[in-house]
Amino acid sequence: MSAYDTNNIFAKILRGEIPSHRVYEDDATVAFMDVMPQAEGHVLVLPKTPSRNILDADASTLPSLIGAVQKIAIAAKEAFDADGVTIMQFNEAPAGQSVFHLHFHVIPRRDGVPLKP
Ligand code: IU
Repeated sequence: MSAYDTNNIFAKILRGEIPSHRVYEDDATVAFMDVMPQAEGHVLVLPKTPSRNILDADASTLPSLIGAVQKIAIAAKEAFDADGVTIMQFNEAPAGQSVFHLHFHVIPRRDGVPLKP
């Protein structure tokens, strides 16, 4: 697996070099709106610590990260009056990862509305 690239786009967003629509932040975690949402309210949740994906993540960072994912899923479901929430996370390009800083997708879902491709 390749090394973490400190110039990946999410690293730049975390450093404030590229703007984002932040919806949540705590000591360890940041969440912002996905620029190409697969459904209304699509949020990305990232640890502040650098890891490429879950395969190289420090296990000690994961409990707070998944705790933030749960908080954001509950808040997004309420905010977007959704019927459910899809949570997705990809590891390496063959698995669908395109930005190589660990992140979870939190996507509010409405009855009968498929995800956009
Ligand atoms: P993936 O899990 O690595 O495949 O998802 C990357 C996501 O990052 C994808 O949903 C993009 O729409 C999103 N994204 C973004 O929000 N802002 C950006 O500048 C870029 C990608 I590049």
